[in-house]
Amino acid sequence: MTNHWVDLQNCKTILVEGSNVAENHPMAFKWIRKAQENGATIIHVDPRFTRTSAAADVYARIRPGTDVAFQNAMISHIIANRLYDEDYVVTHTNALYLGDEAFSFKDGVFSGYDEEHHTYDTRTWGYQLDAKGKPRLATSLDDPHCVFARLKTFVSRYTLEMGERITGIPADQIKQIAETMAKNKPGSILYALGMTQHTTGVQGIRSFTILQLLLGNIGKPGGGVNALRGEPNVQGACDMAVLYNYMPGYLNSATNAEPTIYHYARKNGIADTRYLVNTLKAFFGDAATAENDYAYAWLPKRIATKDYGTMPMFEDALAGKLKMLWIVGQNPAVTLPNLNLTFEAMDKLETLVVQEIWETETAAFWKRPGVDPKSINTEVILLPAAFFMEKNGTISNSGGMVQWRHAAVKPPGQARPDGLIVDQVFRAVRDMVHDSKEPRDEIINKAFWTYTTAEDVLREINGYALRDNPETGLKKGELVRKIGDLRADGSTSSGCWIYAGVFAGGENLSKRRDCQTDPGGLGLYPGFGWTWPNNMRILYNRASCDKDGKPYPGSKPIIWWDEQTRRWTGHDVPDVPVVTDGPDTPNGQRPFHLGAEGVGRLFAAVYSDPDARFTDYWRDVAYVPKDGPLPEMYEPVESPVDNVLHPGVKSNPMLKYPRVKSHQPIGTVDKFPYVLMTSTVAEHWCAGSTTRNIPWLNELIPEPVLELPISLASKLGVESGDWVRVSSARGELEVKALVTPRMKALKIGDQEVTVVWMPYNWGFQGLSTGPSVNHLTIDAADPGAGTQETKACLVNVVAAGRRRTRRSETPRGRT
Ligand SMILES: Nc1nc2c(c(=O)[nH]1)N[C@H]1C(S)=C(S)[C@@H](COP(=O)(O)OP(=O)(O)OC[C@H]3O[C@@H](n4cnc5c(=O)[nH]c(N)nc54)[C@H](O)[C@@H]3O)O[C@H]1N2
Ligand SMILES: Nc1nc2c(c(=O)[nH]1)N[C@H]1C(S)=C(S)[C@@H](COP(=O)(O)OP(=O)(O)OC[C@H]3O[C@@H](n4cnc5c(=O)[nH]c(N)nc54)[C@H](O)[C@@H]3O)O[C@H]1N2
Ligand SMILES: [Mo]
Repeated sequence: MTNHWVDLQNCKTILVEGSNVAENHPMAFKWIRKAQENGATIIHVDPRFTRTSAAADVYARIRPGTDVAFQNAMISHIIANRLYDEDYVVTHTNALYLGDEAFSFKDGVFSGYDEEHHTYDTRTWGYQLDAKGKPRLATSLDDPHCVFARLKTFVSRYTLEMGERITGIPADQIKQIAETMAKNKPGSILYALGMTQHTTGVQGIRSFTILQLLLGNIGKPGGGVNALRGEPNVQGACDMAVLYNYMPGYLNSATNAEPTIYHYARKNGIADTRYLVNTLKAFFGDAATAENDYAYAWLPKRIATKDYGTMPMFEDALAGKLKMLWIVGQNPAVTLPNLNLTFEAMDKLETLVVQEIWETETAAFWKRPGVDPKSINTEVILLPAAFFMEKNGTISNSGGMVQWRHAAVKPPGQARPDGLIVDQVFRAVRDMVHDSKEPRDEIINKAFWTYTTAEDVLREINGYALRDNPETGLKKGELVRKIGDLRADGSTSSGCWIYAGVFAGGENLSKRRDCQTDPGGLGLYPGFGWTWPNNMRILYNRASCDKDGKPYPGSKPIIWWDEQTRRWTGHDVPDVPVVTDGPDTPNGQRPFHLGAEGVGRLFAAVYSDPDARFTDYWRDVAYVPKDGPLPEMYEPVESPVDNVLHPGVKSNPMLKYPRVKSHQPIGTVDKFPYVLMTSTVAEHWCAGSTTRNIPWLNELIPEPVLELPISLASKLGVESGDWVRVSSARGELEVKALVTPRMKALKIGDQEVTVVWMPYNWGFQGLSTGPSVNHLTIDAADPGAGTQETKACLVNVVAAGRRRTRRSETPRGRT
């Protein structure tokens, strides 16, 4: 989230796209209701009419996986009709930057495409640079080479009619939604899995960003692009490097292409390297010195070109390349797509450790229905973990707010908090290797690892001054108070730079619960918990002001430049590198200082700032999406229709799929004519290990169903409660039908596209068992984020018998 939950009350428009917020984030939904009571328009774009749609003022039914086309059609309409905020666009985006003239987009691919390897040479994706290496600027938005003109040309293919042709949303309705957003500002966009679980996931969010920048909606109360995060602490887990390609605080993890810290800095920039040095000091303490590159050599280096995501990990297991897997708080035997591959991969492991609350399908994979346990040689170790109310620690919410949770009860039996289990394993391993002279064991032997409580870990994450520093006023041993306290010379440490300040002054600020103090009446509550970075509640809030630092009219003032005191001030922590650097200085101009240009990017250019120094406060290297600097619409891997924009390039050209030919068949529309969409239900939680063991939740939703529209039901001759057989290229299962008007066929060109739906919450363990839909789903993934395409694959549905008691609880094998 750029903004935060309570801020939603400040919106005048809320576009909910690819999220069922009413059912999946019900506590947060009250702020949307509050905005609505204040007169805001709520728009819901979704293939299925859910409880969120029922609460919305406008509902648009979209074909799964086509959101980029819908958004680009809105962007095109907004540009063509000059509905954008011109001052904001010129001041706060790269609209006027001149793009490299060698750049092109043709027949579905950008310049530099290598068809054989599915990669891009991105050299033409940059700017025209001056002698100093800085981007050259156009004088007007009409200059045909400026980024704005390039965007305009790019989206001009997406007329309102083209939007309808691809998405199924009537052209008039696309126009109405675009104009509502342009007229009722500030407005926010909320998204979740309906956007991300596609092979165009990253580009879908890129087009949200472009739309919001054009409307001047970023940095303001009631604005923003807001991801509604899923698992209770998924935000905190990502902040702390749960993803393989990141170190804590989203610093790229080291690869074999950066053997030394010098190479790391060249690739990732000087700013990120400064924070990496702080993390290395936290990891290794006194053993990390300037002379030994802060022990950079001890970090494992991943192979730059290899994907270490969850699905490739199971593919490695399938190929016999992975001997042991330690799974903590995840149930892939239900939640990964293409489960037949997943199970077969698990069968090949020598050892599987599952750290869990329950004996899940993952822990019990060796005794799954239809399999002889004797045929599986994997040793399975189940470590009992403490549940959330049995341990201390923090949870970070979608708005980046870190909140301490206190243990309420003791864990039962031998169950222990996860942190303690990891600590015990670490110490045991260190005892085993403490005499080792192997370089690979340095990371263990030299680790600075002294924790006894969860709060010790949070102090380490916050960081310390390791020497007296007159500049920051910090004495050796004092906890750092803000990101600006962190030094590049090894004189400070911080386990995760974005959390520097959570323990400022020695007080655990995540424990604060002041819900009275609300400066400006904006819902900021700065004394409640602590938000990264620097307790800022609305990111990029510098962009809420014009170039002179005065709040733009139309939204509630949040920060501003005070001429009297010569400081940035206001209700929130100002998002500027240095609060005393005025709007006439580079620091005071850059609302997006985490990008190399310091402005919002309508075109995601390749660029690094030649002026970067260790003392700068902005990132010097830009992030560039792998699949292009502008968001293009590609069809899902399994789609019933052709790509009308470029029939030769149907799906994302950066996709490498199938990755394992023998196990990843692609279904076609002649055999599998319907689109299957999957998601969760309000009454169960993800794989259902907890909720399917709670009898009253099972009473509410006792078993999985296939939801289908009335048109398909009458064609197949089925009614609610009848059995249907659902099959894809990967598997087959039987469930009861649920016939509702929530699903409707869409008219796409001269084709009728029927979408059906299934929840993914079932497996063979627990009190309520049922077939896992992931036997059917496809394991293609977004090239940038690695997210599975579980919101769109092709299936066939046939009637399988009249209403009667349950026939099969478990899926059959591969078709
Ligand atoms: N009660 C409950 N709450 C939960 C969870 C739970 O299991 N139970 N899970 C948590 C987790 S881990 C997560 S990640 C979140 C998920 O929260 P959501 O993202 O809200 O979850 P979904 O219901 O999977 O998907 C959201 C919506 O996207 C729609 N959709 C599917 N495909 C498309 C598409 O191509 N375009 C558009 N515009 N919409 C599409 C679906 O119909 C659905 O209504 O919820 C969290 N909250
Ligand atoms: N088809 C399809 N598949 C999907 C999705 C979809 O929409 N459609 N959604 C995807 C999404 S968004 C998600 S997030 C995944 C979820 O996928 P998973 O993470 O595999 O699902 P969960 O059921 O949330 O698994 C969490 C496990 O952690 C255990 N647990 C809970 N608390 C603790 C704890 O404190 N310590 C330990 N050690 N264990 C604990 C629970 O018992 C549970 O078994 O599923 C994905 N799969
Ligand atoms: Mo999730």
